[in-house]
Amino acid sequence: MDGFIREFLRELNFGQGVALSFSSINDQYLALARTVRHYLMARWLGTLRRQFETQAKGVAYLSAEYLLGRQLGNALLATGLTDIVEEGLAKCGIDLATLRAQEVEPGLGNGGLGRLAACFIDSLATMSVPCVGYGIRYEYGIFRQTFEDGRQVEQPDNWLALGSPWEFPHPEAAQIVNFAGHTETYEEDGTVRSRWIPGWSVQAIPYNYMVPGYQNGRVNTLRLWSAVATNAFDLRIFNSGDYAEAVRAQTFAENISKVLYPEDSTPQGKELRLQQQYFFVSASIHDFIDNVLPADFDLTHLPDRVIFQLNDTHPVIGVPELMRVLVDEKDFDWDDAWEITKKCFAYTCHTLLPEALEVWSVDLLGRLLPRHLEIIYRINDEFLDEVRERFGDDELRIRRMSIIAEHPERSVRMAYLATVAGSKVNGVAELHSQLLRDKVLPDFDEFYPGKFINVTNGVTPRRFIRLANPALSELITDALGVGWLTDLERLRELEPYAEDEEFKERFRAVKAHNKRRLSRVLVDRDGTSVDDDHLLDVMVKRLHEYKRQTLKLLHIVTLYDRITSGEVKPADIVPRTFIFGAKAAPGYRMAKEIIHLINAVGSVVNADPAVEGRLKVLFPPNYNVTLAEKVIPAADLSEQISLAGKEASGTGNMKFALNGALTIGTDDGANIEIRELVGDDNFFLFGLLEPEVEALYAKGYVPSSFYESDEGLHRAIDMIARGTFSGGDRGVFDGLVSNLLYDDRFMALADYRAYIDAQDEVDKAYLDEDRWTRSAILNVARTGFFSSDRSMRNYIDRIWHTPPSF
Ligand code: NTF
Repeated sequence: MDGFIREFLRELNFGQGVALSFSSINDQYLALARTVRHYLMARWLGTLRRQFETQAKGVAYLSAEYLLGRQLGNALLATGLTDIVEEGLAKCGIDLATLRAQEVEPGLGNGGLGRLAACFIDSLATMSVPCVGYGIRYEYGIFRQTFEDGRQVEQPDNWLALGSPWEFPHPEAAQIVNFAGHTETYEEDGTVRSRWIPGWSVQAIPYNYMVPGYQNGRVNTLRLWSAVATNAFDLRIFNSGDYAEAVRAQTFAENISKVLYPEDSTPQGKELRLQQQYFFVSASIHDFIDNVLPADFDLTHLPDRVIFQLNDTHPVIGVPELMRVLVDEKDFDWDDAWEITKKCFAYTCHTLLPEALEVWSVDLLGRLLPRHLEIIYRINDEFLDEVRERFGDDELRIRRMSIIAEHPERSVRMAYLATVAGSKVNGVAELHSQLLRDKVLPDFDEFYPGKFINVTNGVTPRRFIRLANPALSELITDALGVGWLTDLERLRELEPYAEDEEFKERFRAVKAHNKRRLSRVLVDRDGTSVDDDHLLDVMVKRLHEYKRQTLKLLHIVTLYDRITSGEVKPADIVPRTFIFGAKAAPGYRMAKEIIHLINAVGSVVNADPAVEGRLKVLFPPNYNVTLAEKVIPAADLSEQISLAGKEASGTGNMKFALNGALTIGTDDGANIEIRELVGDDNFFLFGLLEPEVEALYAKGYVPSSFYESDEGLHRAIDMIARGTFSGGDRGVFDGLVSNLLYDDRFMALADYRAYIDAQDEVDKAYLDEDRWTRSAILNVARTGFFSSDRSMRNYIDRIWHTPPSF
């Protein structure tokens, strides 16, 4: 410990340039972070050296998003230093928790997809599998959400402002990334070849981040790219006095990595976004070839050294990029290059919503990346030739399968390109993978037998159990001993404890402790609190109509109505606190109206003495990984209520179950697998099944008929429409109400009655404390399957073939 204190004070004095007595909390945090990273450094350098020596095959995970969460706690956990550091700091009069709270989390992702990437790289490091995560170092991550009069307002997320102790810039390893210009043909040795004469270029500067394995001596690398101009400014223009014009190019270049696109599931086909995608993918592929492979490496063997995993369609432009590198830069024959390329990529699809499947207009793609467009055309021509060979001139089929869509405008379907190029294509939960094969890409499934597989998502137990829930972790370790954190199926051994009175008592004490901890956090950040004796009912996830926050609201309004109308006495309802956490894409109108309505309902309910002590609605703004780590361990009930067939997997659902919340959920995504594992008795299932949803759409869905025929629903919607939550103003939620009554694309009204009935069952179950605790323990015991270590093992065995390398 003395060693630690010396190092820490050294960092404070020599790194921050302050004395302990004059240091700010931020100084102390930065010094601590640098001290801790020193402890990881030998492992990192060792990992890099061994990687170079063994030349083992590794994963290059290509992802536009990494939603990392805070780094300090995780680094301490990985090194096993937490206790020493806590004591050492205490001797200096410093509280470790205060320093941990000083860290601004890097929010370089929107939601599930980015958080999944962060869990995966954690697991690979912990499993000693070689991996480089590649992505973008956004200067501004996901916006910071505030509310004004209940409406969402977005603030820039200036996460770098107070210093960024976890990153290592390497300007000397910059890559040049080209854009625009034109292509030309030329003849060489009697063959006609094509080359790209780019119009402009930027530099990609890599920033390295440590990805520590859990107490295993390994540290992998996350490499995020930042854009800067190739020439800082034009000296000639500068000297002539036009300063703004002189730095224009710089500003333009730096825009590429300026800000994360805050759209989740509904990407907009904006030029800057395509620039971002090509920027990081091109830099990454070149980086791998130039810096990870030895200088004399024969690229024919590239598939023996790397698999580029495409995290959704965002990095798919990497496919024509690798072809261009091989054919144009490295003089490979087209067919040989294609054989290599096909083995080097695999593609994960994360959605089923048609609007989320990226397409780029040929016009835009051709302007920004003219050579890539040519390459895509040729890939498509040869692919369609193969299709014709198999199926004859089935023009409808050809049109359906073409990578190039003709309507509504000529465009490139990135998911098709990924499917044609990928050695494997996977969905992220059983149902999702099945629907992907049956509904989204059936022609491709027929054409490529065995290409489509499922790998159900997972979450890292290091962050989402050990760090987020120390009290539960201690209880588990007391029962099972150590080792479960890297072998999560061992949670099964907890099953007998579901009948053990002492264990149950301790388990309840853990929940109660976590609720009080959450309450303190909420008091501090928002001045709100959670009541100890309430059922804590939580819905945290992006705001999207398909996830149906509105259905949750209809439940709350119904309970409120039951009490205020006198139908039930307040004392007869189970007291509940509802917590929402959700960001809406800034341009998504309906999502923002739903946020407004949640806040409006919250204001009225929380101020009404008639329901005081019985119902409470909290909506802490700016839900992020940091808040998730406090909310999830405290929850009793996990809301996973998407319309069946729409949520690809969900990962929040897994985190809640692993932390001992019971799920109320539809037959959707990974909910299905959770229910199969925990058993019907320990899960509240409701709602239409996916085939029933399809049948209802097909026969013509009329939401208002449900409103007409269900009194509870009628009353709830009328309360909203009449202005109960908008000071009597009927206009405020007009759009939302009409949308529900006349469109309701995600069938909230059709599932309302089943949902309310299931919630009434929840109340009954909660009143039986013993039964509830038993179910909660069984949820923990039976969901070890959802460790991202297991997901990674699946990818490794079935897609990547990258064994651990020590
Ligand atoms: C999300 N997809 C899905 O909506 C979630 O169900 C899933 O758990 C995560 O991916 C991780 O697989 C997206 O964010 C996107 F962008 F693909 F729509």
